[in-house]
This record gives sequence, C-alpha cells and structure tokens, in this order.
Amino acid sequence: MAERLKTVFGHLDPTGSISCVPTLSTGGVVSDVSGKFRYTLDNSILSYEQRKFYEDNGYLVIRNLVPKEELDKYRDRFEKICKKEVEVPALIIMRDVAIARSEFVPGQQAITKIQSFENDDVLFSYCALPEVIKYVQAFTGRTVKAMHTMLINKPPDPGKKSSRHPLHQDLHYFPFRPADRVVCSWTAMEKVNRENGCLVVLPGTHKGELLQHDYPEWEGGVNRMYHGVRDFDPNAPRVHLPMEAGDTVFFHPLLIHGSGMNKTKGFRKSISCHYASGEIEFIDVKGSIQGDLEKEVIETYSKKLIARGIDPSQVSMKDLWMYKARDVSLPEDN
Ligand SMILES: O=C(O)CCC(=O)C(=O)O
Repeated sequence: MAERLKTVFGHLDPTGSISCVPTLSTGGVVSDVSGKFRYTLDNSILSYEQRKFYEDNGYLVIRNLVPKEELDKYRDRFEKICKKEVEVPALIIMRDVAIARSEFVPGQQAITKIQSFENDDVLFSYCALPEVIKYVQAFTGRTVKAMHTMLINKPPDPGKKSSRHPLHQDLHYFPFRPADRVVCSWTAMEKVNRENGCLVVLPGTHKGELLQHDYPEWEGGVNRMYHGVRDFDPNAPRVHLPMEAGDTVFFHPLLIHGSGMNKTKGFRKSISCHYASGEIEFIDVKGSIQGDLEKEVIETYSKKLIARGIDPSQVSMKDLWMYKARDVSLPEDN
C-alpha cells in the first residue's frame, strides 16, 4: 500500500526515515538544560527576552526576516500556478466558498489558498531558507521536518464575511506530537493589518489543551476545513499582528489564532510552513478529539484512494502525514 499512497499524496520522503540521533548543539528535543524554559530550547539565535516572550505568549514576531526578492519569486510562482502555467503534483487548491459560487468572478481569483506545495521547488524554497530554519531550530531542535505548507491568498471579502479565518489551534489538524516541538512560521508577503485581515492571536493559550473544533455557524458560509475552536474564553485578550512584507511570526500549534475579514480590494498574501522536530511521533487519532477531522480528511481523499485501489477505511491521518514530511535540517556547520 505504501507505494500507492505515495502516488496519492505525491511525496517521496516517508518519515519512516526520521533520525533518532539525539541532538546537541542548537538544542535537542529534550527541554532546555537550565530547566527554566519549556517551549524553547537552548540556542544561539533567540535572546533571553525573545525566549521569555515566546514562553509566556506562544508566538514571536521577527521583523524583516525574508528578503523581498524571495517574496517576489513566490508571488510569481503563485500566479503561474493559478494560470495553470505550472502544474504541481499533489497540490491542494482551495477556493473561497462565497466567491466560487459567484458567476461573475473568473475562476483563479477564487483561489484562497494553496496547500501542500512540497513538490514545487520555488515555493518550497521558503521552507528551507536558512534564515527561517535557524529560528525554527530554537523550537524543534536541530533536526527539522517541514510538515505542512500553505500560501494564503486572502481575497477581498465578497460581502459574506467568508474571508475570515475562525479562531483555531493548528494542532487540531496534526497527528504528531509533542506539540512543543512543532512550530509554524508565517511570513507576510506584503503589508498586513486589520484592514486586510492580519493574524489575531490569544496570547498564552499555547499553555492550554487541544480543544474541540467544529465548523462555525456563519451565515455567509465557511470555507472547507476552516474549523473553529469551541469553548475557549471569549474574554481572553486578543492581539492583532500588523506586519510588513518579510516579517515572520513563529507560533506554537496550541496557540489560538485566526484572521479577520479582508475589507480591502487587494488579495492579502502570506506564506507559511509548519515544522516539527525530526524526532516527533505520529499518533493514531481515531476515537480522540481529532477523530471527526480524520474522517473528513480521508473523505476528501477518498476518490483518489479508490482510483488507486486503496480502501479509504484502511487509511489513517497518520498515513497521510507520514508521506508529507520533508527533511530541511541545516548542515551541521550552520
Ligand atoms: O493566514 C491566515 O489568514 C490564517 C491562516 C491560519 O491561521 C491557518 O491556516 O492556520
């Protein structure tokens, strides 16, 4: 089945090859030696204040991290993908629920997100940028796997508020642990602010548990897989994160976050990658708080699986993610 699964998910590097060698320099997977910190590892890139900030809040913004020329490359590539000038195996293209239904907007403008671009060298080069990985290692340790990739093209809101991204915890989507050795890097590809729907975070929520998620009951419809967290404290303080092009926020997968409506006429673009330590473990989520999500995910792949002679009921979310991961660890001397 492994070979057939590879053709569905289009990935070549099952994490069965994950290294189990303990790491020493930029921090191993064990918590820091001083015992003061839990969410960051001993490393040479974060100042004490930055570490403390992430420990307390679950996120950290690094200004001007990704050069403009890189962002231009990703933008051009995204346009080529939208125009179908480039085909990327196993890429997932998502359309805004409200725009896709509208008659008068040309198809490509409805593309709100592309996901799983591991097989595209240009876009995937973001995930391997040494300037990004150096920070990532402060959370994952030296061995780093790129697990999940996205370019979000938040469209001007079509008037249904469907451009909003409900508050959620990313761990809801992931069958691997421990959560503390997983981090997202999210880079603004242009100026983002409350007008075009910047990220909003609930600081400190990374210290909590994984909560139940569901589709929010929004009148204008909700985009596929945009699940919202249930039963969080509605009075918890919210912080909006305005950012300039190239600024990057690193955040914990339990941090509750989302993004607002895009009230402008332009598309708001960001590129992101979720990373995990090479030593994470995949878990079976059947019967857990993530069980319903697994059913929905496998359902979305069911046609492709059946076409390749695979019974969807025999496939788990764990199988899917094992074929997504890519090693992006820096060479030892970095
Ligand atoms: O970029 C955004 O608008 C939000 C993205 C996000 O939170 C996610 O995809 O998990």
